[in-house]
Amino acid sequence: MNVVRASKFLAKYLRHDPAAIGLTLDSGGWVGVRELLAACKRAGMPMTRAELEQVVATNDKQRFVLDGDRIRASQGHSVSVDLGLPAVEPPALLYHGTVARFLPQIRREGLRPMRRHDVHLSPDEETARRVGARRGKPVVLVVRAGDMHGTGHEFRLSTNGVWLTQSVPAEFLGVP
Ligand code: HQG
Repeated sequence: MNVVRASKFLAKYLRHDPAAIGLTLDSGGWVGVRELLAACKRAGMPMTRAELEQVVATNDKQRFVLDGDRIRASQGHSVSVDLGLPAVEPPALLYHGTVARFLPQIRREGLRPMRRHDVHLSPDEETARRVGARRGKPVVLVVRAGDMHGTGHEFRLSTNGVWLTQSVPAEFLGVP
């Protein structure tokens, strides 16, 4: 089993398209491990429980959480789920990695979740740079999260350290 391939496979179906392999997530995004393993087998990505545990444990970004007999993605969903994360006060500044071609639109309308549930923000510039680099030469935007929080915007921290918020109005962005 190739762990990276398995992780990409799990991310696709636990975040975006569970129905495509016959899975239904509960409202919190969880699915039974037995059900998941059966679906993986049907979909041509067979793995044992031990292999699944290895994919979860060794994942570079801790993308998945195993909780007894159930599993879910920590964040990044496009399907509707309520992760049950409490709203918490963010640090004064957070960071968002993107690329230059999105900047004109981002300047006009701020950051939007696009195909995901939330805008994803990083706690440090280096992480944001890596997120942006997935799409090309990275550009790191500074988000005045503390000020946003002060005006009533809610922030949540996923279990794998990603800050989530509904949207970031342009006035709270430092765009280079
Ligand atoms: C951009 C990965 C135009 C935004 C990463 C981004 C992250 C706009 C893209 C996680 C815009 C959305 C999320 C606007 C935002 N106009 N473009 N108004 N607002 N954008 O993939 O933050 O490996 O949904 O800048 O590490 O890139 O999957 O979000 O470029 O944590 O676990 O629209 O995905 O994690 O792209 O990445 P995404 P993201 P995983």
